[in-house]
Amino acid sequence: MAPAPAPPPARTLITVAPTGAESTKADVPHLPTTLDELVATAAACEAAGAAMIHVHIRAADHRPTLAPARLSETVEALRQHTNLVIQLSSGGAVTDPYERRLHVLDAEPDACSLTMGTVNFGDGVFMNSWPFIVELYQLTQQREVVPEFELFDLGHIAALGRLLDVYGLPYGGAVHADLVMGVPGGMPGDTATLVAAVAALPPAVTSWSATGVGRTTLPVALAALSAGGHLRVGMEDTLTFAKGQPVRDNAQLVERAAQLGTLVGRPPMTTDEARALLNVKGR
Ligand code: KMH
Ligand code: ZN
Repeated sequence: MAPAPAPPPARTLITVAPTGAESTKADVPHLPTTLDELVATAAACEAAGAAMIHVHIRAADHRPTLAPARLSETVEALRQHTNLVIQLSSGGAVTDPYERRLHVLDAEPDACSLTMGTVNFGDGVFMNSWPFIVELYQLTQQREVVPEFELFDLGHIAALGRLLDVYGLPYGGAVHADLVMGVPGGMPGDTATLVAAVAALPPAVTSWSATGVGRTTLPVALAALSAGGHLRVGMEDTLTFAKGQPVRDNAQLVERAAQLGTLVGRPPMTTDEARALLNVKGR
């Protein structure tokens, strides 16, 4: 007899991804690109129900950067003004070299993203070779930073199984994965794909969330909730709230995620509950 499926979590972890590396300030003036804007967004999203923030930073000219001093300053400011779990993007922009992406950990975040394979990314290619994945993973273990495994495609899920088999569990022992669906070049953002992806997750995975890019945001959120998953939302992933209606701000997307979670009986998790779920280091 097949084992009984695990019960869904009692509460929903909401991660906000407020900025990303792809939209320009000129195209999206309300995208939080300065440190003040990012901190204000983070605080508003925490008040609306977010417990973790996935952070991409921008330079003074609003372009994506991985400048070490700016990353450290950002982590410090977010720690000072919020209790959110701080997850720095190690993915950066498709143009960022591996070396700079590894140095993201120098800023001592609670967590970092770790993408489990290369994927076509619109017109670009988001490079994540196996040696780079292993190097970054071992660095997270040494620096005691909790990775969130980003899965853009079904093959990335198999790679996650291989990574855990060969290199063991992450720092803290919890394994959190995030399905990033609907990227042009990655897996589609629909229910059938989400169900297949969840079924393929390695048994060591202790929690998972999903996000759907662009118009797949709502279908993926609803499918994730119905399958017992957590949610990532934010202006990194979608700039449209509803057909013909641009997103007001990140808090609007978090508020909707919190409402959906509450509707299915799994209201938003607190930041302390998220710290316990992910077993991040007390910093
Ligand atoms: N900006 C994408 C190329 C991550 O943050 O780790 C990569 C990305 C994934 O957003
Ligand atoms: Zn990202």
